[in-house]
Amino acid sequence: MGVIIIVKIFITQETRKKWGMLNTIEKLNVVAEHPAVGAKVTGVDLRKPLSEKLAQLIREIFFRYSVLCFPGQKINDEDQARFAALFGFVDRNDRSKGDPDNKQSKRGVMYVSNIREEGKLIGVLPDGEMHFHSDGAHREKPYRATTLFAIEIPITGGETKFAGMAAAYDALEGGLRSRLDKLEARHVFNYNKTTRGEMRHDNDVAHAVHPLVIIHPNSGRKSLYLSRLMTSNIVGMEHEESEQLLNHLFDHCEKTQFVYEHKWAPGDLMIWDNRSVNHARNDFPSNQRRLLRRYTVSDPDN
Ligand SMILES: O=C(O)CCC(=O)C(=O)O
Ligand SMILES: [Fe+2]
Repeated sequence: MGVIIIVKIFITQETRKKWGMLNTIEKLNVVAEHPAVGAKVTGVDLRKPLSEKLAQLIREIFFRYSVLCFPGQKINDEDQARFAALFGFVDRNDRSKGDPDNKQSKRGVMYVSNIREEGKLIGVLPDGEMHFHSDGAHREKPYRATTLFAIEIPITGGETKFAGMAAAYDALEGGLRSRLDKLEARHVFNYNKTTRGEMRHDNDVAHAVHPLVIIHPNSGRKSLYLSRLMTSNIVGMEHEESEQLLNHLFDHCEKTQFVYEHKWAPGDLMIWDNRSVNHARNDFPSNQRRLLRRYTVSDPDN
């Protein structure tokens, strides 16, 4: 997208010895993908543990761009969990109940897939379009970040879109911004529902209330915290007024000026910040296989 930022790390002989096998990392290339959000990072092999210095640099790049893609990675499950843990807590507790074939035996991991084996889905969020949302908004403590690693990708469709919610907030008119600063909204989630129309908004589904504008703890930037899929209503507001304001804001933050659309290739590892971006998925043909491995990152005290 025109902006090219090259971050070079020069490694002394001394450090090279200390880092041992990390001697291939001499240059990280960071290329912005969109003015609002997203960057591509090359020059790092995530099969290997990173030095604390490099990890810190990657975190800084992440806080600046909110969405990073590391293309061409050949990582396994463990590598992805280790990468995710650079950003917070990754739940590695066992939930397989002793089933050795359970690929999703660790709590933090899930497969996003439409593949069926013996008629049974091997993952979650299988088919079609998904409306914009932020992972875990229905929880008291939402997920900090989500990582997705592409294993099989359809030829057409299935792109994931990322909306920069800080840029969307900044672009609002000042009066509206200060009004929103004081509001709270309720967010809901019920399993495998992918559009606002399907989502149940009653009290029996998992839900949580959060401020409508949140401040990122690392960048200090304010972001809109609301989404078409998950935000049911603004607290204390009449239904009609709440729907009107929410729909106005959904339309606003989904404008192309705030949205980076990622066309996946196998080997792409993406991480996004759920505190400053929403994501959504384009429709794709149901007869084409799609398989991605997903680790979420939580606050350490979760
Ligand atoms: O399938 C996708 O592209 C996104 C799925 C999703 O929303 C997620 O993994 O949180
Ligand atoms: Fe999601």
